[in-house]
Amino acid sequence: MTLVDALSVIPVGGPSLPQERRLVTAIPGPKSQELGRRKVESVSAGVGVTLPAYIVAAGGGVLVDVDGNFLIDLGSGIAVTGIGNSAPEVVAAVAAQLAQFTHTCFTVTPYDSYIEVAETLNRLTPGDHAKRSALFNSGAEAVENAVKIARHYTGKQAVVAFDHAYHGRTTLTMGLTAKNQPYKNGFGPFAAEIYRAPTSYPYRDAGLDGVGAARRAISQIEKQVGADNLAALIIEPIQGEGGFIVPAPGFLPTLVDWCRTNEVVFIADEVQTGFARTGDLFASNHEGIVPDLMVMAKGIAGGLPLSAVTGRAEIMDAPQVGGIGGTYGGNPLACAAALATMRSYETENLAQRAREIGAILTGRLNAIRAVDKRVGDVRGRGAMIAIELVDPVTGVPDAALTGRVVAAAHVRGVVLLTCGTYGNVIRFLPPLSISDDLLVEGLQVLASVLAAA
Ligand code: PLZ
Repeated sequence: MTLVDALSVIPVGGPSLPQERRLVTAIPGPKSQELGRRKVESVSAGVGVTLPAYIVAAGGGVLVDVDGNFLIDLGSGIAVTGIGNSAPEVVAAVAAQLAQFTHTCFTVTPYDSYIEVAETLNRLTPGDHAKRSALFNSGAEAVENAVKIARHYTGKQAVVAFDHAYHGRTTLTMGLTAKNQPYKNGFGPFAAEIYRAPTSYPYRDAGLDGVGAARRAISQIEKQVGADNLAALIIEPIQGEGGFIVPAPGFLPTLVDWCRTNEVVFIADEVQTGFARTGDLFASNHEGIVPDLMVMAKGIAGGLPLSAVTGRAEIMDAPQVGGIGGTYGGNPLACAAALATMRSYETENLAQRAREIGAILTGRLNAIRAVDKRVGDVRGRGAMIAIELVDPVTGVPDAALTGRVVAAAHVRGVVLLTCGTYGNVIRFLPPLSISDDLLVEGLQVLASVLAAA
Protein backbone atom coordinates (compact mmCIF):
# COMPACT_ATOMS: atom_id res chain seq x y z
CA MET A 1 0.00 0.00 0.00
CA THR A 2 1.43 3.37 -0.98
CA LEU A 3 1.11 6.41 1.21
CA VAL A 4 -1.46 7.92 -1.10
CA ASP A 5 -3.60 4.79 -0.82
CA ALA A 6 -3.38 5.13 2.92
CA LEU A 7 -5.37 8.37 2.93
CA SER A 8 -8.74 7.00 4.00
CA VAL A 9 -10.81 8.90 1.43
CA ILE A 10 -8.96 10.76 -1.28
CA PRO A 11 -11.26 13.58 -2.35
CA VAL A 12 -11.82 14.28 -6.04
CA GLY A 13 -10.30 17.58 -7.15
CA GLY A 14 -12.09 20.54 -8.68
CA PRO A 15 -14.35 23.29 -7.38
CA SER A 16 -16.64 20.93 -5.43
CA LEU A 17 -13.95 20.37 -2.79
CA PRO A 18 -14.90 21.90 0.56
CA GLN A 19 -13.59 25.47 0.34
CA GLU A 20 -12.01 25.80 3.76
CA ARG A 21 -8.68 25.79 5.52
CA ARG A 22 -8.55 22.60 7.55
CA LEU A 23 -5.45 21.50 9.44
CA VAL A 24 -5.55 17.96 10.83
CA THR A 25 -1.78 17.45 11.31
CA ALA A 26 1.30 19.64 11.55
CA ILE A 27 2.49 20.99 8.17
CA PRO A 28 4.14 18.99 6.72
CA GLY A 29 2.27 16.03 8.21
CA PRO A 30 3.72 12.55 8.77
CA LYS A 31 2.86 11.22 5.30
CA SER A 32 4.32 14.29 3.61
CA GLN A 33 7.43 13.91 5.74
CA GLU A 34 7.78 10.30 4.64
CA LEU A 35 7.46 11.40 0.98
CA GLY A 36 10.05 14.08 1.71
CA ARG A 37 12.46 11.37 2.83
CA ARG A 38 11.82 9.43 -0.38
CA LYS A 39 12.37 12.63 -2.39
CA VAL A 40 15.83 13.07 -0.90
CA GLU A 41 16.72 9.52 -1.94
CA SER A 42 15.27 9.72 -5.44
CA VAL A 43 15.06 13.29 -6.77
CA SER A 44 17.98 15.54 -7.66
CA ALA A 45 18.81 17.85 -4.78
CA GLY A 46 18.83 20.67 -7.32
CA VAL A 47 15.03 20.43 -7.51
CA GLY A 48 13.83 22.43 -4.52
CA VAL A 49 10.42 22.49 -2.83
CA THR A 50 8.82 25.60 -1.31
CA LEU A 51 6.21 23.96 0.92
CA PRO A 52 6.73 20.20 1.35
CA ALA A 53 3.06 19.21 1.74
CA TYR A 54 2.41 16.58 -0.94
CA ILE A 55 -0.82 17.25 -2.82
CA VAL A 56 -3.51 14.72 -3.73
CA ALA A 57 -6.36 16.99 -4.89
CA ALA A 58 -7.01 20.67 -5.58
CA GLY A 59 -9.74 22.99 -6.82
CA GLY A 60 -11.41 26.35 -6.24
CA GLY A 61 -9.01 27.96 -3.78
CA VAL A 62 -7.72 24.93 -1.87
CA LEU A 63 -4.99 22.30 -2.10
CA VAL A 64 -5.52 19.01 -0.21
CA ASP A 65 -2.44 17.19 1.00
CA VAL A 66 -1.73 13.51 1.59
CA ASP A 67 -2.33 13.93 5.33
CA GLY A 68 -5.82 15.37 4.76
CA ASN A 69 -4.92 19.04 5.35
CA PHE A 70 -6.75 21.67 3.28
CA LEU A 71 -4.43 24.57 2.40
CA ILE A 72 -5.43 27.98 1.04
CA ASP A 73 -3.85 28.43 -2.38
CA LEU A 74 -2.41 31.91 -2.89
CA GLY A 75 0.07 30.78 -5.55
CA SER A 76 -1.82 28.95 -8.35
CA GLY A 77 1.28 26.82 -8.98
CA ILE A 78 3.06 30.09 -9.91
CA ALA A 79 0.23 31.80 -11.80
CA VAL A 80 -0.86 28.76 -13.79
CA THR A 81 -4.26 27.62 -12.53
CA GLY A 82 -6.05 30.92 -13.03
CA ILE A 83 -9.33 29.16 -13.81
CA GLY A 84 -8.78 26.79 -10.91
CA ASN A 85 -7.31 23.32 -10.53
CA SER A 86 -9.19 20.56 -12.34
CA ALA A 87 -11.69 23.09 -13.65
CA PRO A 88 -14.65 20.98 -14.92
CA GLU A 89 -14.53 22.40 -18.47
CA VAL A 90 -10.81 21.52 -18.72
CA VAL A 91 -11.34 18.05 -17.28
CA ALA A 92 -14.12 17.37 -19.80
CA ALA A 93 -12.18 18.68 -22.80
CA VAL A 94 -9.00 16.78 -21.93
CA ALA A 95 -10.89 13.57 -21.14
CA ALA A 96 -12.64 13.71 -24.52
CA GLN A 97 -9.34 14.28 -26.34
CA LEU A 98 -7.65 11.56 -24.28
CA ALA A 99 -10.10 9.02 -25.68
CA GLN A 100 -9.47 10.15 -29.30
CA PHE A 101 -5.67 10.34 -29.57
CA THR A 102 -2.90 11.49 -27.27
CA HIS A 103 -0.17 12.45 -29.72
CA THR A 104 0.80 12.48 -33.36
CA CYS A 105 3.32 15.37 -33.42
CA PHE A 106 1.73 18.35 -35.20
CA THR A 107 4.70 18.65 -37.56
CA VAL A 108 4.26 15.02 -38.70
CA THR A 109 0.48 14.55 -39.03
CA PRO A 110 -1.40 17.64 -37.86
CA TYR A 111 -4.80 18.13 -36.16
CA ASP A 112 -7.29 20.97 -35.93
CA SER A 113 -7.07 21.95 -32.25
CA TYR A 114 -3.56 23.38 -32.82
CA ILE A 115 -4.99 25.62 -35.55
CA GLU A 116 -7.88 26.66 -33.33
CA VAL A 117 -5.50 27.61 -30.49
CA ALA A 118 -3.47 29.68 -32.98
CA GLU A 119 -6.61 31.39 -34.30
CA THR A 120 -7.77 32.15 -30.76
CA LEU A 121 -4.40 33.61 -29.73
CA ASN A 122 -4.23 35.69 -32.92
CA ARG A 123 -7.64 37.11 -32.05
CA LEU A 124 -7.07 37.68 -28.32
CA THR A 125 -3.59 39.25 -28.33
CA PRO A 126 -3.25 43.03 -28.76
CA GLY A 127 -3.31 44.61 -32.23
CA ASP A 128 -5.51 44.00 -35.27
CA HIS A 129 -2.67 43.33 -37.74
CA ALA A 130 -2.20 39.94 -39.44
CA LYS A 131 -0.75 37.46 -36.92
CA ARG A 132 0.62 33.96 -36.73
CA SER A 133 1.29 31.67 -33.75
CA ALA A 134 3.53 28.72 -32.91
CA LEU A 135 3.07 26.40 -29.92
CA PHE A 136 5.62 24.97 -27.51
CA ASN A 137 5.76 23.32 -24.07
CA SER A 138 7.27 25.69 -21.52
CA GLY A 139 7.67 29.41 -21.06
CA ALA A 140 11.43 29.18 -21.54
CA GLU A 141 11.04 27.25 -24.79
CA ALA A 142 8.66 29.86 -26.15
CA VAL A 143 11.03 32.68 -25.15
CA GLU A 144 13.88 30.93 -26.97
CA ASN A 145 11.76 30.58 -30.08
CA ALA A 146 10.69 34.23 -30.00
CA VAL A 147 14.38 35.18 -29.97
CA LYS A 148 15.17 32.75 -32.81
CA ILE A 149 12.33 34.16 -34.92
CA ALA A 150 13.32 37.78 -34.22
CA ARG A 151 16.93 37.05 -35.21
CA HIS A 152 15.86 35.35 -38.40
CA TYR A 153 13.53 38.19 -39.37
CA THR A 154 15.94 41.04 -38.64
CA GLY A 155 19.17 39.33 -39.67
CA LYS A 156 20.60 40.78 -36.43
CA GLN A 157 21.86 38.96 -33.33
CA ALA A 158 21.89 41.03 -30.14
CA VAL A 159 19.08 40.80 -27.58
CA VAL A 160 18.43 43.22 -24.72
CA ALA A 161 16.82 42.08 -21.46
CA PHE A 162 16.34 44.17 -18.33
CA ASP A 163 17.50 44.32 -14.73
CA HIS A 164 15.30 42.08 -12.52
CA ALA A 165 14.16 40.12 -15.60
CA TYR A 166 13.13 36.46 -15.51
CA HIS A 167 12.74 34.54 -18.75
CA GLY A 168 13.61 30.93 -17.86
CA ARG A 169 16.30 28.40 -17.03
CA THR A 170 17.51 27.03 -20.40
CA THR A 171 20.92 28.18 -21.59
CA LEU A 172 19.62 31.08 -23.69
CA THR A 173 16.94 32.12 -21.18
CA MET A 174 19.31 31.87 -18.18
CA GLY A 175 21.34 34.50 -19.96
CA LEU A 176 18.25 36.69 -20.26
CA THR A 177 17.33 36.12 -16.60
CA ALA A 178 19.00 38.63 -14.29
CA LYS A 179 19.28 36.93 -10.91
CA ASN A 180 22.22 34.65 -10.20
CA GLN A 181 20.93 32.62 -7.22
CA PRO A 182 19.47 30.10 -7.65
CA TYR A 183 18.87 30.28 -11.40
CA LYS A 184 22.34 30.74 -12.93
CA ASN A 185 24.97 30.04 -10.31
CA GLY A 186 27.47 27.49 -11.63
CA PHE A 187 25.55 26.86 -14.86
CA GLY A 188 27.53 29.06 -17.25
CA PRO A 189 28.84 29.87 -19.76
CA PHE A 190 25.76 31.71 -20.96
CA ALA A 191 24.74 32.47 -24.54
CA ALA A 192 26.47 35.28 -26.40
CA GLU A 193 24.95 38.57 -27.60
CA ILE A 194 22.73 39.20 -24.59
CA TYR A 195 22.85 42.68 -23.05
CA ARG A 196 21.13 44.11 -19.99
CA ALA A 197 19.45 47.49 -19.62
CA PRO A 198 18.09 49.32 -16.54
CA THR A 199 14.38 48.94 -15.90
CA SER A 200 11.73 51.19 -14.32
CA TYR A 201 11.26 50.33 -10.63
CA PRO A 202 9.18 53.18 -9.17
CA TYR A 203 9.65 52.17 -5.51
CA ARG A 204 13.44 52.29 -5.84
CA ASP A 205 13.85 54.76 -8.72
CA ALA A 206 13.52 57.96 -6.67
CA GLY A 207 11.65 60.34 -8.90
CA LEU A 208 12.46 58.85 -12.28
CA ASP A 209 9.30 58.79 -14.39
CA GLY A 210 8.51 56.17 -17.03
CA VAL A 211 9.70 58.17 -20.01
CA GLY A 212 12.89 59.11 -18.15
CA ALA A 213 13.56 55.48 -17.24
CA ALA A 214 13.00 54.45 -20.87
CA ARG A 215 15.36 57.17 -22.13
CA ARG A 216 18.01 55.96 -19.67
CA ALA A 217 17.63 52.40 -21.00
CA ILE A 218 17.61 53.52 -24.64
CA SER A 219 20.72 55.65 -24.19
CA GLN A 220 22.56 52.70 -22.66
CA ILE A 221 21.40 50.39 -25.46
CA GLU A 222 22.48 52.86 -28.15
CA LYS A 223 25.90 53.36 -26.54
CA GLN A 224 26.64 49.76 -25.59
CA VAL A 225 24.89 47.68 -28.28
CA GLY A 226 23.72 49.82 -31.20
CA ALA A 227 20.32 49.45 -32.86
CA ASP A 228 22.00 48.13 -36.01
CA ASN A 229 23.07 45.03 -34.08
CA LEU A 230 19.91 44.60 -32.03
CA ALA A 231 17.40 41.94 -33.10
CA ALA A 232 15.03 42.18 -30.15
CA LEU A 233 14.24 43.75 -26.85
CA ILE A 234 12.42 41.43 -24.44
CA ILE A 235 10.56 42.57 -21.35
CA GLU A 236 7.87 41.41 -18.92
CA PRO A 237 5.21 44.17 -18.83
CA ILE A 238 5.11 43.54 -15.07
CA GLN A 239 8.28 41.85 -13.89
CA GLY A 240 7.32 38.67 -12.06
CA GLU A 241 10.12 36.72 -10.40
CA GLY A 242 12.07 39.99 -10.13
CA GLY A 243 9.55 41.38 -7.63
CA PHE A 244 6.19 42.22 -9.25
CA ILE A 245 7.65 45.47 -10.49
CA VAL A 246 5.09 47.58 -12.33
CA PRO A 247 7.01 50.06 -14.50
CA ALA A 248 6.10 53.74 -14.30
CA PRO A 249 3.51 54.84 -16.93
CA GLY A 250 5.16 55.69 -20.24
CA PHE A 251 8.11 53.32 -19.83
CA LEU A 252 6.74 50.53 -22.03
CA PRO A 253 5.21 52.75 -24.76
CA THR A 254 8.47 54.70 -25.09
CA LEU A 255 10.43 51.47 -25.53
CA VAL A 256 7.92 50.19 -28.11
CA ASP A 257 8.20 53.45 -30.10
CA TRP A 258 11.98 53.27 -30.07
CA CYS A 259 11.92 49.63 -31.24
CA ARG A 260 9.59 50.49 -34.10
CA THR A 261 11.76 53.38 -35.32
CA ASN A 262 14.90 51.26 -35.10
CA GLU A 263 13.70 47.98 -36.62
CA VAL A 264 14.07 46.13 -33.35
CA VAL A 265 11.50 43.42 -32.54
CA PHE A 266 9.65 44.21 -29.28
CA ILE A 267 8.92 40.96 -27.43
CA ALA A 268 6.50 41.05 -24.49
CA ASP A 269 7.04 38.12 -22.13
CA GLU A 270 3.52 37.64 -20.76
CA VAL A 271 4.24 34.17 -19.40
CA GLN A 272 3.34 35.22 -15.84
CA THR A 273 1.11 38.26 -16.54
CA GLY A 274 -1.04 36.77 -19.30
CA PHE A 275 -4.59 35.43 -19.35
CA ALA A 276 -6.63 37.69 -17.09
CA ARG A 277 -4.12 37.55 -14.23
CA THR A 278 -3.59 41.32 -14.07
CA GLY A 279 -7.23 42.31 -14.53
CA ASP A 280 -7.03 42.49 -18.31
CA LEU A 281 -6.48 39.60 -20.68
CA PHE A 282 -2.85 40.75 -21.09
CA ALA A 283 -0.79 43.22 -19.07
CA SER A 284 0.26 44.94 -22.31
CA ASN A 285 -3.32 46.20 -22.59
CA HIS A 286 -3.04 48.39 -19.48
CA GLU A 287 -0.78 50.76 -21.38
CA GLY A 288 -2.18 50.05 -24.82
CA ILE A 289 1.10 48.70 -26.18
CA VAL A 290 1.09 46.35 -29.17
CA PRO A 291 4.09 44.01 -28.97
CA ASP A 292 5.57 42.63 -32.20
CA LEU A 293 5.81 39.20 -30.56
CA MET A 294 4.10 38.01 -27.40
CA VAL A 295 5.24 34.99 -25.37
CA MET A 296 2.60 33.15 -23.35
CA ALA A 297 2.46 30.04 -21.14
CA LYS A 298 1.27 29.31 -17.56
CA GLY A 299 -2.39 30.44 -17.51
CA ILE A 300 -2.99 29.42 -21.12
CA ALA A 301 -4.10 25.82 -20.54
CA GLY A 302 -5.47 25.36 -17.01
CA GLY A 303 -2.38 23.50 -15.79
CA LEU A 304 -1.39 21.47 -18.82
CA PRO A 305 2.01 22.28 -20.30
CA LEU A 306 1.59 24.60 -23.27
CA SER A 307 3.27 27.80 -24.40
CA ALA A 308 3.00 30.02 -27.44
CA VAL A 309 4.56 32.79 -29.45
CA THR A 310 2.09 35.02 -31.29
CA GLY A 311 3.04 37.97 -33.43
CA ARG A 312 3.18 39.92 -36.65
CA ALA A 313 2.71 37.61 -39.64
CA GLU A 314 5.76 38.90 -41.49
CA ILE A 315 8.02 38.23 -38.48
CA MET A 316 6.50 34.86 -37.58
CA ASP A 317 6.66 33.70 -41.21
CA ALA A 318 10.36 34.61 -41.62
CA PRO A 319 12.01 31.29 -40.61
CA GLN A 320 12.53 28.55 -43.21
CA VAL A 321 9.91 25.79 -43.34
CA GLY A 322 10.82 23.26 -40.65
CA GLY A 323 12.94 25.81 -38.76
CA ILE A 324 10.49 25.95 -35.84
CA GLY A 325 9.09 22.89 -34.11
CA GLY A 326 9.54 20.16 -31.51
CA THR A 327 8.06 16.76 -30.68
CA TYR A 328 5.44 17.84 -28.16
CA GLY A 329 4.75 21.51 -28.96
CA GLY A 330 0.97 21.98 -29.17
CA ASN A 331 0.25 18.48 -27.84
CA PRO A 332 -3.44 17.64 -28.45
CA LEU A 333 -4.28 17.26 -24.75
CA ALA A 334 -2.73 20.65 -24.00
CA CYS A 335 -4.56 22.23 -26.96
CA ALA A 336 -7.90 20.82 -25.78
CA ALA A 337 -7.22 22.24 -22.33
CA ALA A 338 -6.20 25.62 -23.80
CA LEU A 339 -9.36 25.93 -25.87
CA ALA A 340 -11.54 25.20 -22.84
CA THR A 341 -9.47 27.53 -20.67
CA MET A 342 -9.44 30.46 -23.09
CA ARG A 343 -13.20 30.09 -23.63
CA SER A 344 -13.69 30.44 -19.86
CA TYR A 345 -11.52 33.55 -19.61
CA GLU A 346 -13.86 35.17 -22.12
CA THR A 347 -17.28 33.80 -21.16
CA GLU A 348 -16.82 34.01 -17.39
CA ASN A 349 -15.16 37.44 -17.52
CA LEU A 350 -12.30 36.33 -15.34
CA ALA A 351 -10.45 39.60 -15.91
CA GLN A 352 -13.22 41.26 -13.91
CA ARG A 353 -12.80 38.62 -11.18
CA ALA A 354 -9.04 39.35 -11.14
CA ARG A 355 -9.81 43.04 -10.57
CA GLU A 356 -12.14 42.18 -7.66
CA ILE A 357 -9.45 39.97 -6.12
CA GLY A 358 -6.96 42.81 -6.64
CA ALA A 359 -9.23 45.24 -4.80
CA ILE A 360 -9.47 42.89 -1.80
CA LEU A 361 -5.71 42.28 -1.80
CA THR A 362 -4.64 45.90 -2.14
CA GLY A 363 -7.26 47.12 0.35
CA ARG A 364 -6.16 44.70 3.06
CA LEU A 365 -2.43 44.97 2.33
CA ASN A 366 -2.49 48.77 2.33
CA ALA A 367 -4.28 48.64 5.69
CA ILE A 368 -1.43 46.51 7.03
CA ARG A 369 1.12 48.88 5.52
CA ALA A 370 -0.53 51.84 7.26
CA VAL A 371 0.31 50.36 10.66
CA ASP A 372 3.46 48.37 9.86
CA LYS A 373 6.24 50.35 8.20
CA ARG A 374 8.17 47.17 7.42
CA VAL A 375 5.76 46.88 4.50
CA GLY A 376 7.55 49.33 2.24
CA ASP A 377 5.39 48.94 -0.86
CA VAL A 378 2.14 47.35 -2.02
CA ARG A 379 2.03 46.99 -5.79
CA GLY A 380 0.82 45.01 -8.78
CA ARG A 381 -2.32 44.76 -10.85
CA GLY A 382 -5.40 42.57 -10.54
CA ALA A 383 -4.68 39.20 -8.97
CA MET A 384 -0.91 39.77 -9.26
CA ILE A 385 -0.10 41.77 -6.12
CA ALA A 386 2.96 41.89 -3.86
CA ILE A 387 4.36 43.51 -0.76
CA GLU A 388 8.00 44.48 -0.40
CA LEU A 389 9.40 44.06 3.13
CA VAL A 390 12.12 46.47 4.25
CA ASP A 391 13.86 47.92 7.25
CA PRO A 392 11.42 50.71 8.21
CA VAL A 393 14.24 53.17 8.88
CA THR A 394 16.76 52.51 6.12
CA GLY A 395 14.49 50.96 3.44
CA VAL A 396 17.01 48.14 3.06
CA PRO A 397 15.37 44.91 1.77
CA ASP A 398 14.57 42.45 4.59
CA ALA A 399 14.83 38.95 3.12
CA ALA A 400 15.13 37.34 6.57
CA LEU A 401 11.79 38.79 7.71
CA THR A 402 10.24 37.72 4.41
CA GLY A 403 11.44 34.16 4.92
CA ARG A 404 10.07 34.05 8.50
CA VAL A 405 6.66 35.38 7.46
CA VAL A 406 6.24 32.96 4.58
CA ALA A 407 7.40 29.97 6.64
CA ALA A 408 4.92 30.86 9.39
CA ALA A 409 2.09 31.17 6.85
CA HIS A 410 2.95 27.76 5.41
CA VAL A 411 2.74 26.14 8.83
CA ARG A 412 -0.73 27.68 9.20
CA GLY A 413 -1.91 26.24 5.91
CA VAL A 414 -1.51 29.16 3.52
CA VAL A 415 0.51 28.65 0.34
CA LEU A 416 2.46 31.88 -0.12
CA LEU A 417 5.31 32.56 -2.54
CA THR A 418 8.21 34.99 -2.40
CA CYS A 419 10.04 36.69 -5.25
CA GLY A 420 12.29 39.67 -5.90
CA THR A 421 15.93 40.18 -6.72
CA TYR A 422 16.54 40.89 -3.02
CA GLY A 423 14.30 38.03 -1.83
CA ASN A 424 12.12 40.46 0.15
CA VAL A 425 8.86 40.37 -1.79
CA ILE A 426 5.79 38.29 -0.89
CA ARG A 427 3.56 37.77 -3.90
CA PHE A 428 -0.11 36.91 -4.07
CA LEU A 429 -1.26 34.91 -7.10
CA PRO A 430 -4.53 33.27 -6.04
CA PRO A 431 -6.53 31.23 -8.51
CA LEU A 432 -9.32 33.40 -9.89
CA SER A 433 -11.67 30.64 -8.68
CA ILE A 434 -10.91 31.41 -5.00
CA SER A 435 -13.82 32.64 -2.87
CA ASP A 436 -13.65 36.03 -1.17
CA ASP A 437 -13.92 34.33 2.23
CA LEU A 438 -10.93 32.09 1.64
CA LEU A 439 -8.86 34.94 0.24
CA VAL A 440 -9.66 37.12 3.25
CA GLU A 441 -8.83 34.28 5.63
CA GLY A 442 -5.48 33.84 3.89
CA LEU A 443 -4.79 37.55 4.33
CA GLN A 444 -5.79 37.38 8.01
CA VAL A 445 -3.24 34.61 8.50
CA LEU A 446 -0.64 36.76 6.75
CA ALA A 447 -1.46 39.74 8.98
CA SER A 448 -1.12 37.69 12.15
CA VAL A 449 2.15 35.99 11.20
CA LEU A 450 3.61 39.32 10.05
CA ALA A 451 2.66 40.98 13.33
CA ALA A 452 4.37 38.15 15.23
CA ALA A 453 7.51 38.00 13.04
N1 PLZ B 1 9.00 34.11 -18.40
C1 PLZ B 1 7.96 35.94 -17.16
O1 PLZ B 1 7.62 34.05 -15.08
C2 PLZ B 1 8.41 31.28 -15.28
C3 PLZ B 1 9.62 30.19 -12.70
C4 PLZ B 1 9.59 29.17 -11.66
P1 PLZ B 1 8.78 28.07 -17.68
N2 PLZ B 1 8.30 31.78 -13.95
C5 PLZ B 1 8.28 30.82 -12.90
C6 PLZ B 1 10.92 28.54 -11.46
O2 PLZ B 1 11.43 28.67 -10.33
O3 PLZ B 1 11.43 27.93 -12.39
C7 PLZ B 1 8.60 32.27 -16.38
C8 PLZ B 1 8.20 33.62 -16.22
C9 PLZ B 1 8.40 34.52 -17.28
C10 PLZ B 1 9.39 32.85 -18.57
C11 PLZ B 1 9.22 31.90 -17.57
C12 PLZ B 1 9.68 30.50 -17.83
O4 PLZ B 1 8.58 29.65 -17.92
O5 PLZ B 1 7.45 27.49 -18.09
O6 PLZ B 1 9.09 27.89 -16.22
O7 PLZ B 1 9.89 27.65 -18.57
